[in-house]
Amino acid sequence: MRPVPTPASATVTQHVYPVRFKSTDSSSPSYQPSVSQRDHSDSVNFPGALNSKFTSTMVFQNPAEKAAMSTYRIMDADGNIVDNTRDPQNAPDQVITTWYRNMLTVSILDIIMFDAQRQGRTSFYMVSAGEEGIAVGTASALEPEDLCFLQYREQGVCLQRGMTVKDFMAQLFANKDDSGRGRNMPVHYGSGKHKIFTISSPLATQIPQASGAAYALKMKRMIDPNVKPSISVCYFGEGAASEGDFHAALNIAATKNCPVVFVCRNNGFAISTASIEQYKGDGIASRGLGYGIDTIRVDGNDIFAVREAMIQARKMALAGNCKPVLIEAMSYRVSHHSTSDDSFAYRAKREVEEWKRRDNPITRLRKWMEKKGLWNEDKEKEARASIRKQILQEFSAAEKMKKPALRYMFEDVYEEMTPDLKAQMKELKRLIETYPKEYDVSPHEDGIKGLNQ
Ligand SMILES: Cc1ncc(C[n+]2csc(CCOP(=O)(O)OP(=O)(O)O)c2C)c(N)n1
Ligand SMILES: [Mg+2]
Repeated sequence: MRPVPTPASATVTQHVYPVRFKSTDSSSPSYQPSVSQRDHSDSVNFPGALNSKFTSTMVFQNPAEKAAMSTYRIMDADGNIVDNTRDPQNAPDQVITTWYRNMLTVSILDIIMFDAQRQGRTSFYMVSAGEEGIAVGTASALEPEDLCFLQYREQGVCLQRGMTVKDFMAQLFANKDDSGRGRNMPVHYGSGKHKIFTISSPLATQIPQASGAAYALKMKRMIDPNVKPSISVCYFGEGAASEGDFHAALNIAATKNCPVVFVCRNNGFAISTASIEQYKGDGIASRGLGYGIDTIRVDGNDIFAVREAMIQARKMALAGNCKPVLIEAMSYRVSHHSTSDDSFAYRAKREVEEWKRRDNPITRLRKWMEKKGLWNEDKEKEARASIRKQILQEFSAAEKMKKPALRYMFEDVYEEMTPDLKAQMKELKRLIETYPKEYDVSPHEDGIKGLNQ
């Protein structure tokens, strides 16, 4: 059998200097580069710290004295290009218009679904107001093969990758067309077709999953060099970066050179806890450097900057032996956290209004498009009206549709249903048949027959 090549660092036994490390794969001997401390050297040089100069000046480095990491932007809040030395577009006008339409669709969908929850027509919703540029801009730089791990405020990624309003509605109303079979809370989208892993509620679980998936992608390509290079992309909020999973994921991605791009949406809040109370350091970007990861902070309201950062990050992630990259995108959360939250209980309405007035990824791109003659008031009116109409059509169709058959409650965990699951399904059927007035199963596809074995 042909031996499966593994990355040089994958099979190394962990020892400390001065042991020389040898791969356990005898067919491809590979050694860790030796790190040695020379006699009378002027610096510390061993596997715990590389080239750290000795100093006789006692200095405790104080991060507060260092300038904050800068924020990359191409376009200012008025839609003016701040760096005119190059074309920021990197895409045809028509394509830029689709990004704009996608951002607009997310924001109109948000308003309609937020109100639908208030009317009691859905149980829950989360908007991504103010963060549409991060989602659409980064996703516009990805390939269909790339794997996406989302948190929950990235509807723009789903849309940009080809999910439709109909797909959203099926999930939000948990109807029979929902690929998750109605098992998840609203907004927990997933799509195998679009390589979007299903969103899970426990924060940060997607981050180590993304590192692991990236490692698998890399191994796959080592086994078969004809496999198209692809990365995993992981989105999360700055609040999720307080979880242990975040740290484990970044460290393993860095040490194992995984082709993963981490996209942190820093929107200033983890529900009611402002970022300023969540951490003391310079945002999440400073943590990337701490883990030895190439990092950039970008203006999340500038779709061009976000996209360019992702194009470059993707290239870096795949170059040579691969590596992770961290993008921290800054964009204030102008909405409530979710339909379960009233953010004016912990922040001033005036502050939110000021952010809304001052900047927004949608109006910023619109201003740029108007200056270029690509967009005008008539086009805006037409786009808004047609998007709204389409959303409302899909809304009422999805709302009326049957719910998934009851048997899906028991399926898909195991390839074949286990005997105890079959017994539970039988018991559920007996209960519903015994108390038909208590359980109305008519909204479900196949009604009670959906529990036939
Ligand atoms: C492990 C875990 N702890 C707490 C929660 C409750 N929770 C849901 S969202 C959230 C805030 C997350 O903030 P952030 O990551 O910044 O994302 P944002 O909502 O700002 O987009 C919290 C604490 C959870 N879902 N999972
Ligand atoms: Mg946040």
